[in-house]
Amino acid sequence: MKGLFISFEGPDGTGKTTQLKNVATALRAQGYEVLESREPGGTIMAEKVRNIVLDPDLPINNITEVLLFSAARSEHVEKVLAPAVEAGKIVLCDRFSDSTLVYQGLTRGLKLDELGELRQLNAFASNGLVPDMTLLLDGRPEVLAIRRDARGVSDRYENKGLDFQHSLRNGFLALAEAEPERIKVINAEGTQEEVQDLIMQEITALLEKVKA
Ligand code: T5A
Repeated sequence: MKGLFISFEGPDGTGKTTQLKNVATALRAQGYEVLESREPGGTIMAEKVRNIVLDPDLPINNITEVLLFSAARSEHVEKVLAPAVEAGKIVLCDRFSDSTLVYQGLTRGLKLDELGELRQLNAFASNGLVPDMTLLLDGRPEVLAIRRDARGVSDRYENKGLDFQHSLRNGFLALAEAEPERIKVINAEGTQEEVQDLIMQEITALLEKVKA
């Protein structure tokens, strides 16, 4: 079987990292080879870019910012993601190109039909790599804020407040509505076990489809 590329998306603190790790463990227990990675990051260079681009104290203009995310993505795809998919692994990635469309596009006032330049940039940076499935962890920002607050971490985007989290949620849901075949909306408000069950149902269905 050729590998699979699955991305995890959603506003900040929805539980993506937690779920990605749990899902990786569950898939390994079923005998699959799994690679876990994240964006921005996944290579030495891209992790350095991550430190720059997520630093809340470092002013960066919008164009520089999107180019930095794209530069990190290009390295990540070429050196890590594409080879792993080619080698037959299930690749689980914490965020990918959809985050660019939402954070650098839709939350900055662009409409769904005005994302052409960002989509081109994504395609260029990822050399055309598109997730086989994207799991969108979704929930009411007021509910999920408790998790973010409990964790106490704050980066460039996480300290922007509840209105911003609403606009992130709306952005991701708009992408999901436009691409329901690829982007599966997962109710992330439940317990870790409940959310994992929903995710595993989607992944199991995908695995059955590619094996058929
Ligand atoms: N970005 C990224 C862009 O702007 N453009 C881009 O192109 C890309 C790729 C990345 C930032 O970069 C931006 C988006 C982001 O702001 P990040 O640190 O990776 O920065 O930020 P997040 O992806 O938001 O990751 P977080 O770690 O902040 O959130 P997660 O991964 O969604 O949540 P997680 O798993 O860390 O969980 C948060 C807390 O909730 C608990 C966990 O234990 C943890 O304490 N939790 C639950 N509690 C109760 N019930 C559950 N079901 C729970 N699940 C988790």
